[in-house]
Amino acid sequence: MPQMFCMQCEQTAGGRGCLSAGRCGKSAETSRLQDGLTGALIAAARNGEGLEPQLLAESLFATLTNVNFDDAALARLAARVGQPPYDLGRVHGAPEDARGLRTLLLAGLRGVAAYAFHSMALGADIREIARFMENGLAAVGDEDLGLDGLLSLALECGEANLSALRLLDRANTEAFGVPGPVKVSRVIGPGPFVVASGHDFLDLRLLLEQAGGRGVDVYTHGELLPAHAYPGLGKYPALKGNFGTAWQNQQREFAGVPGAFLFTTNCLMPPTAGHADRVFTTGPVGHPGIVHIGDDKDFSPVIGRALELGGYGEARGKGHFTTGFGHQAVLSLADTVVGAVRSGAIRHFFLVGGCDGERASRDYYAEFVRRTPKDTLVLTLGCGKFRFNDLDLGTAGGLPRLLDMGQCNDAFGAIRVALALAEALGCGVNDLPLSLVLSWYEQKAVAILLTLLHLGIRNILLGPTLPAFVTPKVLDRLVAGFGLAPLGEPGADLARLLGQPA
Ligand code: SF4
Ligand code: SF3
Repeated sequence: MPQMFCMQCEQTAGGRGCLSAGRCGKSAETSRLQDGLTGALIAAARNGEGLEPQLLAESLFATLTNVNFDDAALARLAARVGQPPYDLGRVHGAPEDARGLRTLLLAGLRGVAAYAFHSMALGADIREIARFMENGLAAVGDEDLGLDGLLSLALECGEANLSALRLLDRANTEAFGVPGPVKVSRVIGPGPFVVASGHDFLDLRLLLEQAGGRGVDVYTHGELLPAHAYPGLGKYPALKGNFGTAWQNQQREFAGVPGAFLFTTNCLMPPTAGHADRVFTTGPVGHPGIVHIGDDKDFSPVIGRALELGGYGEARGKGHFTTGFGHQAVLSLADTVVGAVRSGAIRHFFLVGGCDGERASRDYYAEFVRRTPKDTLVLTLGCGKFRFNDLDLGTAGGLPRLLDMGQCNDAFGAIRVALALAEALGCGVNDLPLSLVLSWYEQKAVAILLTLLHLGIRNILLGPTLPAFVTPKVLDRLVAGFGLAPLGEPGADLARLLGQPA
């Protein structure tokens, strides 16, 4: 008997499912508690109990990959939901296609919950999205629902995710201003510092307010890099630069560093002996043995630890990243972009975006970007960009060839840019000289993929591997309906997307 079953992320064991412990570090017991929490939410949704939106979003978010490994926290959330759980074993044990589609829908719902959670923290009203999440959860537990019904609900989940992304985009700009292009230093200066990771801008702002007064510098990590582009965050003198690269390198990059680390959301890996004594969590994230900062957001333990560790004696690192090409920045250049397309100075756009991860085949994305011709632009977002955002690709049509649009949720901005370009050029989105080359790892990327499919966007390339829950039959449907395709070889894929012989 397997001790657990989980197939929700890209690194699932053997490309089929984690059975005894998660490749992510999740134990069988934590998996059981996450299933119990999910089952309780499904039961509440099926009973029409009317779950509180905050509890629903926080609970689903806690079960997303690399978020919460803390059994006590998961048990507390389940107790708050207060329902005898629906047995998730009934999903795991369902016939292959039904299991796959129910897992797909659940993964999409977890992604929606994460984005809804962030916008809710900034004061957005997520009640309508919460209603969809309840309907979706009820469907995950509906054993009579056929494949067609499940597939169409998955696309509706993409629609709900579009609403969640729109809400978050608005909440971010209302709270922190309109992001603009910015160069972010990768130098770590002398003196005590905190590295903030995850996606939560509000937590970062609260940290900046508290750290600045105590002479502690703050560096962003991973998906917080785009924070520097927002005037309401960039204005803090304590915000110095960016540390490290993507999430999967954290155990190596954090070990022995004389600074404190704060995880506001995913992707948290189990901290090792080399740095566990300086890691903190807040919000939906948790890990046993790691100090969790509660809802009062009093970050003094984090700041105190940074002061104890003292930082480096002299500056370390070099270089910079450029970020902040959100939809507003790109659309403010719309005339230049459209002119460059019409004149042929820009031949094609690529959106190379999504998650990073450990698999060596993810080198594909850097290789793909490196090979893109000089008269093409590369838009990127999500943490997958750390594979190539140190490349200098030069300019095309007077624009930088590599444009970092922000976090994974800024897929909303990419959609806006694509729609605006299509309108300006008098064509449909699928007729644009635009190709989407996406990388997935966790469930937010699944939600974004469902959003793109809901919008009818065709011919997306998806990698580095296809989800284990996409069965051959479901893949056939996605290929026939949307032209979704797995990655091939970078040069051949590029030639095909540009309509050239390989
Ligand atoms: Fe395995 Fe991914 Fe599930 Fe972790 S989240 S247990 S790695 S499938
Ligand atoms: Fe990355 Fe975890 Fe998905 Fe927000 S931080 S994109 S993997």
